[in-house]
Amino acid sequence: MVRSAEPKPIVLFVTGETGVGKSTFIRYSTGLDVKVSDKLEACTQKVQLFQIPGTNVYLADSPGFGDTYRNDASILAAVDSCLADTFKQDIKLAGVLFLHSLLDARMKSGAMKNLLMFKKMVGTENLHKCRLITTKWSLQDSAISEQREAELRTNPNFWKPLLDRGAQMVRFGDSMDSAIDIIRPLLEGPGIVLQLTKETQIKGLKLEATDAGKEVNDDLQKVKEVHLQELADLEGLHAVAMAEKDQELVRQIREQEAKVAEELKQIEEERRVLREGQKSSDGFWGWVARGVALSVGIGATILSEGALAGAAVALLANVEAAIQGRK
Ligand SMILES: Nc1nc2c(ncn2[C@@H]2O[C@H](COP(=O)(O)OP(=O)(O)OP(=O)(O)O)[C@@H](O)[C@H]2O)c(=O)[nH]1
Ligand SMILES: [Mg+2]
Repeated sequence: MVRSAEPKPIVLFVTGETGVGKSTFIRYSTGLDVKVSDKLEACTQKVQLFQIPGTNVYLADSPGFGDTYRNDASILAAVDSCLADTFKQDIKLAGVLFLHSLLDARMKSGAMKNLLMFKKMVGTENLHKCRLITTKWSLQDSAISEQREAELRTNPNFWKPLLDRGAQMVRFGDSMDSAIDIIRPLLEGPGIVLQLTKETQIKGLKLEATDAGKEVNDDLQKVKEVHLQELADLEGLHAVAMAEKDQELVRQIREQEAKVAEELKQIEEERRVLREGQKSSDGFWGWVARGVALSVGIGATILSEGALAGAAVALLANVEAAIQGRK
C-alpha cells in the first residue's frame, strides 16, 4: 500500500453553513461512509476527523454556525480545541476549506454568519491557504450557479475582499477527482496557524476575548436582551390576567415564561463555555500520540475497499510523487 512520505498527519479544516455539503465533500475525498444529512436540521454535531485511506491526510469536519445563537459558543470551543491540539502536537494544518451552496438565491443570515466567523477564525494572513468552494452545481441550471458565483466573486460584502487577499475560489464538481484536485495543492508548503489558535494558544486569550468569541458573545448578549424584555412584557400581562381572573391566560403566560427562562439558561451556559473553553482530557490527536494505528475507523467506515478508497490512495500517491519529484 502506498503511504505518504511524511510520517506525521496533515490536516485540512472544513467549515461552512449547515447543509452546504461539508460531509459530502469529505465523503468524496476519502471514500468513507461519512454521515450526510437528508433533513434541514444540522447533521454534523462536533468536529470529526476523517483520514484519506492509505495517506497521512486528514479532513476535520466541523458543524456549521447557526443563524441563531444556540450552539455557537460550543461549536467555537470545539473548533478551537481541535485546532489548539493540532498546534500543540505540531501537526501541520495545510489549509481551510470553506464551503458554500449555490442553491440559495440570496446570501441568507446563516451564510453571512458563517462567512463572518470564517474571517474571524482564519485571519487575513492565512487566506492564501483557504479555498472558497462552491457546491451543488449539479442540482440546478449552471447559468444560475454561474450568476451566483459571479456575485460572490465581485460583491465587496461577500467574497471579494477575501479573494483580493489571497483566498481562491473553486467549484466542487461532485466527484472524487474534483475533491482531490482542490486538496492537492494545499498539501505542499508550510502549514498555517489560524488567528483563533494564535489568540488562544500564543497570546493566551480566553475564547471570549478572541475576535470570533467576541462575535458570538455579542450575539448572545443581543438575544439575552430580547428575552429579558420578553420576560418584562409577560410579567405585565401576567398582572392583567390575574386581575381579570383569567386562569387560562395565566397558564399560557406561565408556560411562555418558563420557555423564555429556559432560553436564558442556555444563553448563560453558552457564555460559560466562552469564558472557560472546552476541556478535552486526551486532546484531539491523543490517539496518534498513543500510537494507535492511523486507522480509517475514526469517523467512518470505508464505503468500498476497492473502488473509492483505492482511487483516493492512487490519487494521493500521484500527489506525493509530484511533490517529491519537485524537491
Ligand atoms: N449533488 C450534490 N448534493 C450535495 C452536494 N453537497 C451536499 N449535497 C446534498 O446536500 C445535503 C446536505 O449535505 P451534507 O454534506 O450533509 O452537508 P453538511 O455541510 O455536512 O451539513 P451539516 O453536517 O448539517 O453541517 C445532502 O442531502 C447532500 O446529499 C453537492 O456538492 N452536490
Ligand atoms: Mg456534515
